[in-house]
Amino acid sequence: MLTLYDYMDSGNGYKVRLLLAQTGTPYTLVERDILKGETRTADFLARNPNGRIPTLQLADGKHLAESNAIMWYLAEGTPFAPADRLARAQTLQWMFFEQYSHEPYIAVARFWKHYLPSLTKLQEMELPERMKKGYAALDVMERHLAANEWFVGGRYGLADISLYGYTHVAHEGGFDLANHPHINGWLKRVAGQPGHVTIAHKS
Ligand SMILES: N[C@@H](CCC(=O)N[C@@H](CS)C(=O)NCC(=O)O)C(=O)O
Repeated sequence: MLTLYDYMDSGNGYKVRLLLAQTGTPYTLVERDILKGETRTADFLARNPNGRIPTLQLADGKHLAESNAIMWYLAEGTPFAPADRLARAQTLQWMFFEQYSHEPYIAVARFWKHYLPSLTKLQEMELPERMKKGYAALDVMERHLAANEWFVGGRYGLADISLYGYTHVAHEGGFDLANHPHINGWLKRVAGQPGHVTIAHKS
């Protein structure tokens, strides 16, 4: 049995939970409150030295960290991971984009605005730049979705799940998607996929 260490409000964790639900994979959920430092205990650091959720424990006791790596592990051999060489590389392309150009701005702005009681001076100073770069990532997605129904290979898959994680809660970080109609259409298509669960859903 798989065990997922997670925090329910996390978009990174949600990506993994959504894929677990859609592949019908049974697992045990163990919640760790990141706001109380529960991923920084000696016990947790022995599981993931980087002290972050999501962290997946495999049946043999090994651990795997990083949401997108966990998703690849879970999706191998399912329709969510393409078999075609180029489509696999394009899926990685979008998942690297998600972690480098999207998540650091959209997820961090959301965390600061939605979860912290107040911002430090440094956070106040950094926020406009985070918002600007978050919108730049949304613009890249909007342009791709203007010409494509899905991110890779004409079908719903890992790249869509990865990008959905924080895009669908971007408004909690103060991002207004009113000028991104193609993203809005894609958000609806993702939410309409079989087996879809919301970020708050616990299986
Ligand atoms: N690149 C990692 C990011 C994981 C991450 O930032 N997790 C956050 C919650 S979304 C966390 O565990 N923070 C707690 C901490 O840093 O103490 C991934 O994709 O899984």
